Amino acid sequence: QSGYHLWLDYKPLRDELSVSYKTQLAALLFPTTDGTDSIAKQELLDAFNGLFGQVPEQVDAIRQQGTLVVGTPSSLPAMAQETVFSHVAQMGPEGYGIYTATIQGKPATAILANTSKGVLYGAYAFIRLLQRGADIAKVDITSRPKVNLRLLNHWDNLDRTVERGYAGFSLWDWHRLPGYRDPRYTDYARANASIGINGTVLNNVNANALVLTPAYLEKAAALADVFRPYGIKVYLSARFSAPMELGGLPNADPLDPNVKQWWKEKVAEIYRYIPDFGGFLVKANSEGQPGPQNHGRSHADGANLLADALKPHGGVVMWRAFVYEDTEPEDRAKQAYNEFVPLDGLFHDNVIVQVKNGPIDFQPREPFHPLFGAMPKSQLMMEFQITQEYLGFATHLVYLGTLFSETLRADTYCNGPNSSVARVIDGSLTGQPVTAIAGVANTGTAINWTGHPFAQANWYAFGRLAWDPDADAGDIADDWLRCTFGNDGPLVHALLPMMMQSREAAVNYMTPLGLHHLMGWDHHYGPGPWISGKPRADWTSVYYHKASKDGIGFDRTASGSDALSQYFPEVRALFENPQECPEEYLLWFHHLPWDFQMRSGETLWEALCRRYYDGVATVGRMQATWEGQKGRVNEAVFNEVRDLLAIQYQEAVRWRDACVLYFQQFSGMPIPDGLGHPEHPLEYYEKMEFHFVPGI
Ligand code: BDP
Repeated sequence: QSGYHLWLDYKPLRDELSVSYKTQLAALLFPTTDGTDSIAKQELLDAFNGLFGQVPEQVDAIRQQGTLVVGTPSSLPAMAQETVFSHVAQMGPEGYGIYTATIQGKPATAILANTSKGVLYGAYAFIRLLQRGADIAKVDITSRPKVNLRLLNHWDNLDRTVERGYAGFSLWDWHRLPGYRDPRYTDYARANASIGINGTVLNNVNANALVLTPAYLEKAAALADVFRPYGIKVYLSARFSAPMELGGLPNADPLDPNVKQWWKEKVAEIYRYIPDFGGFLVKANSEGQPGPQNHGRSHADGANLLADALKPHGGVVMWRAFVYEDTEPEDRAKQAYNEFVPLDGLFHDNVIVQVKNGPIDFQPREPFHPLFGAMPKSQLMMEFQITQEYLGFATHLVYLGTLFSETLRADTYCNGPNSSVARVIDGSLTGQPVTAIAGVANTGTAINWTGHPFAQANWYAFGRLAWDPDADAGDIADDWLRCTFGNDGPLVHALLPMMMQSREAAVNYMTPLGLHHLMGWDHHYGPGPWISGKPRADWTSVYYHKASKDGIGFDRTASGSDALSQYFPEVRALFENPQECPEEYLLWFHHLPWDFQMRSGETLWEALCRRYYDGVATVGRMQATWEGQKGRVNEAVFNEVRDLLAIQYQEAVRWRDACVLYFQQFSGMPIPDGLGHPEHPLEYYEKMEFHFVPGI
């Protein structure tokens, strides 16, 4: 009832399906070799039992009918010469295959891989087929991840608060670790393994150096022990100044031999606790965090310092490109590119530069980050935000599969057409050997893990897209719905379109037409287009929308900040001309008069108002769609989503009314006929106060 089981809730299938699965899966031939494939076996047994109420007979030879064979060439040596095993050559160390095959002259179903980790992923994929009620009489699937490192980034603090976390406190009970291993750690690992996530950065990028002390390394090691059989490695966010804070050194200069030695010893110590430690994530010289620039050195010097210490142990450094100067920039969107492109080619081969999807900061919509494709001699990875910092927290239903996919599919043109962001990060364009993708986690101690029941879909979609960045966001949502709510066709038919429209709805009621960074000060919840006069101009809203009597929008063309010149010529051409620029990005790249003619024939002002009203109307339709599911989903989840949608509706109205009234001061134009009129004056919205907002 609570949603705790996520998409792994094995509810009974329809009778006809159960009957055929019982025959097709009557026996299981699955010799286990380690903790990982033992987990896979137990998961299959639990799934069969839950989905169709049968525990297969465990056999050591294939029977005439209905045997499922699971393993690797080495766990199944007697069969390894069978034709079906030839597929394993395409699977790599983590891939799997599921086949209907003839083995030893008898019909069988097989889940094959090269490693027990591949077997585990194959088992989860097979269970997914069953949850969807797929016909398993003719299966032929070979799948391997396109990206090697598929990680969650936890912005979890050692006091268990979670920066930008809206689902309770941190899952890591540092105080009772390492002695007490909460069973929830196992459930967390299981959920991640089921969607192919193979790494987790335990602590916040705004890092506390204490995590690198023996007391905390022992705790992290306990978590690593729990996660290991699920194929998940542990990583830590490292504070760049740790040699000063922990080691008592006078500086943290990356070229100082004592600093190098300190990191070398620290890393060796970490590997004594965690022999398969994944490496470090680093936020340096950004938003007040220490970094190499404090010592007159570059990001490359800083990253290489840590990379060299990790290298003998096989670890990597994920060095974040989310940086902006201390001095106020003319356009913050340009900062990361300006700082990192000159360093292309200088990073050592176990450094990967972690780039947010867009150039500002996880806004409801941003164009892809210009760094993708612009550093061909360096390894680059993607950072998405699963937690909904700028998308209504865990209160708004916003399916992010479409947002992730929109960025991954964007064409950078770095190598001519078909140079999508996905192809930059999966290494197929540059041949970079280390490939990675990270998602800032939305999990916490909430009983359903993510706060909003539908926010589970965002964790799920992240994992599935990390495995295959070209996968379809709609197919993923379809899988999630069927696995979460049961394989109920009419329910999926109603809820899939609702999920697919939800992100566009949020864009429309928050920041339509390419607007961005209009949210409430500091906590980032609710509208704040009036925010101005803060310590930095680029922390205000007025800096980004630039609304005045003459128009609205940020001119990033050659007549403005020229951020557009950071993109390849074809991309530039796409956005350069306001008459042709896709409307979703119009005010991201252009400052235009209020009476600018849109392609629809409306003025910009009318189009802006219409989008705000459309966004709210879509949420209204989402509420109606959800009402229609009464009785189809369990009551507790039904009620929770219904109530959250009601809050979302109110919030969408607040966003719309606050923004429309605020911008109207400048446009001086009436809200178009038929749309309605805000209930309160602008001051009402400006004066609304929120106390103790989560996640700060
Ligand atoms: C911003 C968040 C801030 C993070 C920062 C980051 O508001 O809490 O520390 O990004 O990614 O989105 O480092």
